[in-house]
Amino acid sequence: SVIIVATRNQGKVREFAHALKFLGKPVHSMYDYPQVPEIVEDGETFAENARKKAKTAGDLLGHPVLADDSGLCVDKLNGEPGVYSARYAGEGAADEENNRKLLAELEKLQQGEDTEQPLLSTARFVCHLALYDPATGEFTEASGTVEGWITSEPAGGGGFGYDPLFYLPSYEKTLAELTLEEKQAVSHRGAALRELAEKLEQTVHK
Ligand code: ITT
Repeated sequence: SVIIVATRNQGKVREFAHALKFLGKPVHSMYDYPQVPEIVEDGETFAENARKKAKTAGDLLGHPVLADDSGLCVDKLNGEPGVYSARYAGEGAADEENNRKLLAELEKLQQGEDTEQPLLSTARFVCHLALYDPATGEFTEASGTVEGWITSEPAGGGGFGYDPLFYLPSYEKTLAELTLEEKQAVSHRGAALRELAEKLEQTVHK
C-alpha cells in the first residue's frame, strides 16, 4: 500500500518522503491524484484546515490520508501571517513574495528606531497533522512548534517557504541552512510527526 499526503506543497512533499522513508512505502501527494480538487482552507485554526484537507481527500480516495496545515506566527505582528502564511502576499503568491512582504511589515514597525539589529521579532512555526481514516471516520492528530527569530538577512538555499528568514540562535543558522535531516530534528513538522508516530504506536498496542 501507499502513504497519501493531502498536499500540493513540494517542500512538504520532500520532507514527508524523507521522514517516512523508513516505512518502506511510496509516499504519494495530491500531484498523484489530480481528481482531488484544491481544498478551500477557510478554517480559523491549523487544526480545522488539516482535518478538512485530510477528510476531503480521504473520503474521495477511500484510503487513509495525512494532511499538514502549518504556518509562521510572528510575535511583533500579533501572530500573523498564521493560517494565512501560504497566501500572505496574495492568493498564489510565491515564497519570495511572501518573504518580501514579511520583511516589509516588520521593517515598517522599526521605522524611527535607530537600531541595526537584524533579528526583527521572535516567531514560531506551527504544524498540525491530521490522519483521517475513511473506513472508521476517525482522526489521529498531533502538532509541533519551533521557536526562533525573523532575520532581515535571509540565508540558505534549503527548505522552503519562510525558512531563509527563520533564524535559530542555537544553531546560529536559518532553517534553510540546515540539511533535511537537521531540519527534521528541530522543526515543527518533525516534532508533530514524532508525536503522531507515538500516538499510532499506542493505538496499535491497545
Ligand atoms: P498544502 O495545503 O497543499 O499542504 P500549502 O502551502 O497551502 O500546501 P499551508 O496552507 O499549510 O500549506 O500553508 C503553509 C505555509 O506556511 C507554507 O506555504 C509556508 O509559507 C509556511 N510554512 C509551513 N511550514 C514551513 C516550513 O517548514 N518552512 C517554511 N515555511 C513553512
